[in-house]
Amino acid sequence: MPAVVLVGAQWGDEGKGKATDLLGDQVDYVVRYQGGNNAGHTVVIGDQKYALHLLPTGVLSPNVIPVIGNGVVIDPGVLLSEIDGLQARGVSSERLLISANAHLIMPHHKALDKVSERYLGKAKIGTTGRGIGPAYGDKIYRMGVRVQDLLDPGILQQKIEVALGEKNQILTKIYNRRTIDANKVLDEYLGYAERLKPHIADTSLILNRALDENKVVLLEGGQGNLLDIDHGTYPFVTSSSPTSGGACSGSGIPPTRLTGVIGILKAYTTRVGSGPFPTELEDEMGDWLRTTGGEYGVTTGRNRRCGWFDAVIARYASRINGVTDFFLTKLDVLSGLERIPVCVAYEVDGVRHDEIPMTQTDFHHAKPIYEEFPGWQEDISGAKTFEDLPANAQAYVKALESMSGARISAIGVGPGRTETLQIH
Ligand code: 2SA
Ligand code: GDP
Ligand code: MG
Repeated sequence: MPAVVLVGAQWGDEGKGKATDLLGDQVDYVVRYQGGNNAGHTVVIGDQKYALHLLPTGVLSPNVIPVIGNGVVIDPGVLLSEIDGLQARGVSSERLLISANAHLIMPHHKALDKVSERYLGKAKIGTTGRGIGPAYGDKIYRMGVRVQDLLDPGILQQKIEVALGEKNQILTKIYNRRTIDANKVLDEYLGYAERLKPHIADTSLILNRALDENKVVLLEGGQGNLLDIDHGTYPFVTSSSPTSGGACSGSGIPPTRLTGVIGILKAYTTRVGSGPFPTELEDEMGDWLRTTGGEYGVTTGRNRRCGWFDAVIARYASRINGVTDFFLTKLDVLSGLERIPVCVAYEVDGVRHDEIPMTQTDFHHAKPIYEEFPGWQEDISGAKTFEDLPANAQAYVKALESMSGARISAIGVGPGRTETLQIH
């Protein structure tokens, strides 16, 4: 039976948390496959609001086994506080499985993330400052510390000492920061090991066996298509692969076992951090979208940059991820507008581009070509079926579908679990 991937089709924050939660009753495992506690997924259940960072959204559904896959970078202190925070609200994480091959975010990663952003000045990426880039950097550089190292104190000590041997030189000599004490870090991480041990597992083996038994596995992306290290707006990206290909390498589930890819697509566009954003509205309209849509970072509280829907990036997401179905979220936010512009193509130095330009230089210069659609004034948050939507809202959805490269199967009309319309 299915292994379905749920990917962000824009720059993240499309509503993946809500979408995963909605499928909660129908799935057996929810797997995070990339990113770390840079992610912020909001789930609203009745009058309760949860903001999840490292824990897979499945933790909120009692019959789901939440899994942190090998592609994730874990800050163990943050993970434990998230577990304790949920426990205090009556949500147990006892079922949580953590891949032995996932990497750990170490204190030097957080220190380096912050100082390197300061060093970049105006050219900064606008990271979340959680140590994500340096942790993935060390993974690729083969100097990373993995979850399984928590089970072998001798190896853990050796790895911490080797890493800090180099990183302390960088921190003190280049960035004029204090050294980090290897013994203190070792003690801190051995403390985490005690609590995390029962959760550490060979998650790829467990997930593949579960698929052999026809169980349903949902793979949950942490960020979005255009923040992908390979396919995103490099260097203004995160340091991992939120795209569907990353779901395989980040979980140990092979591509031949994937049965569907759901792209989460917001009815307008947002981005946090630096980098190109052709439809960005740096005016009152952008402020209106931010306020009406509640577009503030779930992890850092930063203002999200807001703009109109961009069909070029939606088509790109379809292509890169092999999207089988889109879930269009936050349609309700657009209620009350007279007209709604949609970017259908770009113009770069007088040339029309129907697809994402090949170079980032061209993408930085891309000017949106807009088509306008009539808006609707009705509050649509109570709609239960597609037919309940005003004619103009239906036409807007159909137009986005025709431009985005895959069918739209569900529509979000509010943040709550029940505020969703299924079309197909
Ligand atoms: P990092 O910290 O190295 O991953 O930052 C690199 C870029 O990736 C962006 N990024 C994100 N963009 C949107 N949402 C994210 N999660 C939080 C949220 C963001 C927040 O759900 O609101 O609270 O600020 C997320 N995580 C990483 C980041 O902005 C950089 O552009
Ligand atoms: P994620 O990172 O993709 O999980 O998304 P975030 O949680 O960072 O941001 C999405 C925000 O939109 C959250 O506050 C959700 O509660 C909210 N949301 C999701 N779907 C809808 C919807 O259809 N309508 C409205 N109004 N809000 C939604
Ligand atoms: Mg988010």
